[in-house]
Amino acid sequence: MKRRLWSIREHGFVPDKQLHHETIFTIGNGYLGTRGSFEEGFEGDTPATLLHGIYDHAPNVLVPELVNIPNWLPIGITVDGTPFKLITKTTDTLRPPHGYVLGYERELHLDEAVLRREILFRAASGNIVRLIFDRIASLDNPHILAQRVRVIAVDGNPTVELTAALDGQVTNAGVAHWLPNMHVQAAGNTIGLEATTQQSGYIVGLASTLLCASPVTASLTDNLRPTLSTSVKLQQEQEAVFDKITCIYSSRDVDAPLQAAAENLANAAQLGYDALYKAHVREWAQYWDRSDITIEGDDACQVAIRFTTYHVLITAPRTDENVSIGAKTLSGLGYKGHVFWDTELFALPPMTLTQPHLARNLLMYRYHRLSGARHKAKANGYEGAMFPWESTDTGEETTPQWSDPEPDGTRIRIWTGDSEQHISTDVAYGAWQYWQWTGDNEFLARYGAELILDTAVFWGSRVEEKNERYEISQQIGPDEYHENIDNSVFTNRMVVWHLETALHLLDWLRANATTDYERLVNELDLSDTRLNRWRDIITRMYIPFDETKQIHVQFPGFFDMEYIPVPNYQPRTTSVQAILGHSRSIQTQVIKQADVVMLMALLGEQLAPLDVLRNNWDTYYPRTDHGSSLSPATHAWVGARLGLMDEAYDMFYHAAHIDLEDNKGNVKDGIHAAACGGVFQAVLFGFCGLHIREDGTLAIDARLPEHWRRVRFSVNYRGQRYTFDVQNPVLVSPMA
Ligand code: IFM
Repeated sequence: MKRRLWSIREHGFVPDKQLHHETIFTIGNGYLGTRGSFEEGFEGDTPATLLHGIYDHAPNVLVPELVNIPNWLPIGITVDGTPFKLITKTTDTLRPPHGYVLGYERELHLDEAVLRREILFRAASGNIVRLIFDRIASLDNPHILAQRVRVIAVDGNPTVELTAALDGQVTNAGVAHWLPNMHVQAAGNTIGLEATTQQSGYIVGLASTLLCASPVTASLTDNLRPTLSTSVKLQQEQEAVFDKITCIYSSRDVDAPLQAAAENLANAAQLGYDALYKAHVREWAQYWDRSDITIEGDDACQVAIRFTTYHVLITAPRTDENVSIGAKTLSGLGYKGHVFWDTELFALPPMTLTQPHLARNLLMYRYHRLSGARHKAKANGYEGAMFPWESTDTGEETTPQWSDPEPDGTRIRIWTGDSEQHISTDVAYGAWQYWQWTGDNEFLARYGAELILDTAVFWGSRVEEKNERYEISQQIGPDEYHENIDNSVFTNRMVVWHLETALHLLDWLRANATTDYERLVNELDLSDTRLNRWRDIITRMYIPFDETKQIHVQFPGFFDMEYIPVPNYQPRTTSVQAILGHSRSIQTQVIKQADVVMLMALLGEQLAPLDVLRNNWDTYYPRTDHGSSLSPATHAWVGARLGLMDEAYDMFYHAAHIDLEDNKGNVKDGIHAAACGGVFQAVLFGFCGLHIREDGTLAIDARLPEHWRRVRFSVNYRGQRYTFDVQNPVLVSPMA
């Protein structure tokens, strides 16, 4: 394996990129994620560890958010009394008598999921040390985090002092979520900290130990920062190794989190860093065995797709059915850790196809939140289940109604929680797709069917019968620049798909799972009258279509607005909406993201014959400014299906590098989960044309970018593993 195709590197420290790098160097294990902030801290840094499911609603904040838990990273080092610290270039402390960083390199090894940083540091004394920091979030035991620091005396005989702490003084960008009276403890070579969130009452407990050859003392000098200290005198070329092992539990896992953390820590400490590391790597080897995609002929995209796969894997809950993937994963505070359609239509498919047990967890999260969806439907005067646009632990709608204030104090009304109702169908699509790929009949009969059917009940009550057809008013489709429009073609057409699927599903249940069929017919009141209405909606739903131009119309009136050719604004560093301003752009045909094109991705030729799909592309591609990170990968997928290889590759490269190159300028807030999942779909469904034939067999219909020599991947289909080897010019080896 070529190691350079398995790692993300930072050569030389670039202070300005620190927040971007904190995000991309995040480690995680499906239980928690920790940003790549430095152990010793850095001016203006934003360290954060986010635990799935720990939300809190602070006073004066509009909605609940995922909470930054106490920091487990802190390790401070002094060499002959000089504190080791990276500093911005402008600071004059670069010069003696302070320390000097002679060399710096950081690397995230994607294969072993270890973050490594190597530094050459000269103390004010003139002695030079090499510092090597490693950290992992164990995939084998998700409560365990392990750090190893190696200090090597390169020149001179330095005295090295090291402190390892837990830091309770954390906030979400200034918003306090923890009750101030934390419980802290320090004894022997172990420290502990337990904290409780202010509103939701979640408790987290952290315990750390320091393993090294020199004696360790524990102290509680600062109430919220229990600390372990040690010191060692090194001879030239001698190396000292310090292992800090931390264990974290929350009240979502156990009743007494700190006690559980301390107990589990003792076992982990006995095993030691090397054994923990080995078990972690063994688990990762299994992850990669199932999920790796190899692309020959394009090293940049090869690394990028491993990076996007890594970020989906580190955020996907492994054992918990009550949490899901937020739009920014567990790598930043963006979108407050809320769960959107990004999960079911973007992050879920890679799991469905390669790690179905993880996909099932994500769908069960929605199943367990049906009561919130039913509540939302009822509160809005509808029947069935209407999923919230933004979801947290409770399953209630948590989209803020207003934006954060602009510098002049004004706020913008956010309508997505009211009007972006297609989320209910997106959840149903994800559940149906999961069943089609996995053949998990037990899931479908017991859980998935209820998700699909009760959201269908919602749509049956939501549509409006007028103008001798069915319409849906006041919607926001995927293109969020146009709010509260009537008859979004995406929404209306997906509702038809949804009701058709619900009727097929009922036939399947009647034939294959009679008890569940009867249970659901009774509980959801699936009477003949209701089902006949669904059939009527399917035939008489209004699907905006221009017969002359043979295109789908995003919504009636769309083409009456001003046409702005988006390509004329190239090159640009921001969205066309930002260039034109909100109030002007909403009156133009500029589209934020794949909308009709998204519909084409989901339904393919079920939507329309190829020539209509091509007309749609020609119409909407030049109008789309890709203001959303969800857009480029979807365009890559659809472009490849249409054989538009230049556009498809261009969009693919862009999507695959959104986070690595920070080409939206907002990666400091977290990884774009949907873009990561979208990249997977662009390769498998787009370039490779992977699909299920009508007879139930799998097939490939590949169109690869010219310079790609070969793409290899495996998928799990109905309980069996299939490996594909697609070569250019297109040759597909038989499935294994
Ligand atoms: O869900 C997306 C939406 O489609 C575009 N705005 C950002 C949301 C979260 O990623």
